Amino acid sequence: MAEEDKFTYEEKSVENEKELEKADASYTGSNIQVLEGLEAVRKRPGMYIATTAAAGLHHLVWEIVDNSIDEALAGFCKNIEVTINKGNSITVKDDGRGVPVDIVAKSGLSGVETVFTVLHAGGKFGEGGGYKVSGGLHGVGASVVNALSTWMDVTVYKDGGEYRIRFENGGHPTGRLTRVGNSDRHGTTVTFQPDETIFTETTVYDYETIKNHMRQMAFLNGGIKIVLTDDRGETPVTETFYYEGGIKEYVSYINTNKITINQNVIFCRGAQDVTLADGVTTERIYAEIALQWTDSYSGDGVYSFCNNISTKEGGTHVEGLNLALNRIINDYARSAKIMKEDDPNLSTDDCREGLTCVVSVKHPNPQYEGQTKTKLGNSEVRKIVSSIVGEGLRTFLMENPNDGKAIVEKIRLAYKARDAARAAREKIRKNSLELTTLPGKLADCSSKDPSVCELYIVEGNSAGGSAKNGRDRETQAILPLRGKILNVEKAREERIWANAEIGNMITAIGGGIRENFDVSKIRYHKIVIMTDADVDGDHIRVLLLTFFYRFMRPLLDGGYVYIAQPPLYKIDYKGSAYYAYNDAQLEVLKKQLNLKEGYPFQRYKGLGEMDAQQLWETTMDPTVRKMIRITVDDAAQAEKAFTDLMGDDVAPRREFITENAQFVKNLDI
Ligand code: TSJ
Repeated sequence: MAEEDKFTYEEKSVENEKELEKADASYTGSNIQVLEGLEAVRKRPGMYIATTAAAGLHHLVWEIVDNSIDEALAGFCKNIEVTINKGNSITVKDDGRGVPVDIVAKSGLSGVETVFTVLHAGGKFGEGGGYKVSGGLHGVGASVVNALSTWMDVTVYKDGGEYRIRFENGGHPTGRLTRVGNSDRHGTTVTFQPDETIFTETTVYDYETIKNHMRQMAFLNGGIKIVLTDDRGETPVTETFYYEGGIKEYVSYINTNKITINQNVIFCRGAQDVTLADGVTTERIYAEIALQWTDSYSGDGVYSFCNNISTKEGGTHVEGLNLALNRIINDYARSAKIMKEDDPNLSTDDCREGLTCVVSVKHPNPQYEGQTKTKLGNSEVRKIVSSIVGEGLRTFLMENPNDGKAIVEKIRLAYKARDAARAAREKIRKNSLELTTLPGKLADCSSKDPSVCELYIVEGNSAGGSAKNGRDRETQAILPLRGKILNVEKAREERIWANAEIGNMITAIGGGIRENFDVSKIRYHKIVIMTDADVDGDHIRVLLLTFFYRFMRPLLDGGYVYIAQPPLYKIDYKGSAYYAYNDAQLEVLKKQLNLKEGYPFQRYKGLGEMDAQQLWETTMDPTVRKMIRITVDDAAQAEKAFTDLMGDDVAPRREFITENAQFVKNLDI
């Protein structure tokens, strides 16, 4: 080993006693400032992590992992391990260069101490700090995580040494960063315990949430291996996420179980330097786009990201994609003589029908706009994405004429269907199925205050009748459905418009549909799906959820959709009725009532077997009923879940219908 490698961290950083004293004095000084900063975070955590509910708790993990992802994007790290430990502390470990241990001139602290105690210290150490992409919506920094933790242990392996520091009570160091031994590995390991006095709602991590996020990070940053372990159970659970092909594989994954038009995913990437406002500094913007058309009729398969954060409201990167799609598809269709010169142009919406696309840009200085600040605003991105997609798509179409023809045919079909739908919509309007007259089948409630109003969508006319008689007329409206509703995933738009049940739901709910859906106009704040507890009922429920997902997504996002839970069993005993909602409850009930073996009980085959009074008592009375609230967290995940269930492949759908509980789990309830 070379002589200088043996220097300890202290010896290397500080050369003599005097400087050591000076460093100590400056340490004490900065220490006070630093602790004041962290105290401010603890006083107003909402200013830094938006929420201290479950989402904020998980944010801490994303925050720490982002640092390892940045290290990987800079080209110095390949493996990231995330572990949920017993007691819900989290460990994140990477094999990067290790957070710098040298003294940072400005703070007089080591790099490690700076990163974990100085607010907004970020990851840049002087020149060549590497490309840092985290920063958008999260990016509050490791110091904020430290401030919100009861303890945090940091280990850095670097320059032949192992360095440690521990913080307690919201970021108070228990000592200085210390070289505790030699090591030939390199990397950073951080373990933290979220503070339950801050995260008062819950400090329990949700495995599925972390899993989905890690999968998404692995897709968005191809080539990084993320190993997730849950150590809380009796036996540890481990899953590995590693996608060599990045977003290309992401698109394939989303399209699992769909019928694809182009067999191979189209992949385009590029980078462009832009000069910043100071007129001197240039930064590089990266863009990657992966596309594959399917035979689906929906037009919302575009998932966009900036700096690994989902831009749910789209923005300039998506506008760039739209521009290129429109331009290239129309040019190609004409030059390949699929379309005549003077045929009307295919629209962007036509081009996007059935398209699954992931757009991912990395930008050093992203500007977010929109209601939820999830719309990318940087105008230079529009042209960059448009020229990268333009070039990539044109090349693909030239080199793969069969795929090219199939894609254009699909888009022309979309065009024709849209034309037919336009005509059908117009007819509906003329037939005065205007959105103002409520459907005749609706038994509306008398209150007009949406916040207390509930709409029960009920399977079958007979159950609908019981529900109408049993309900609380003031707040509960009933809309009976006749038979199965249309599968909007599979139906052409003109058929959707011609469907009475769908028209009734749109009119009754009153918020409009799709991009014109306005949640502030809905007439009920609880939309309750009430179907039989059998295979048909399960199917109708999925069809309804698919409809909401496609036409009224904000209803799901806002948590306005519920599933009613009617009982499965009734026992009549000494003149009273007792209900059980599952098999376990039935057994408990039999024991409680001390029933003999073979005592008769009723198994409800459908809602229709209950009279009005029973339906009210068991399923609709707000004081006793149990309902499941449905929300969709991760659009891409839900999209896949829905297609698995509703798409063209019959097998998964059949599986679903028999394993309905699984579905409910997929929806993130
Ligand atoms: F944020 C954090 F501190 F909590 C944290 C940082 C947590 C974890 C798990 C890993 C990391 C991290 C930081 N991994 N790798 C790095 N790399 C750097 O901080 C680093 C190393 C060397 C240089 C250099 O210019 O030599 C620059 C940087 C940013």
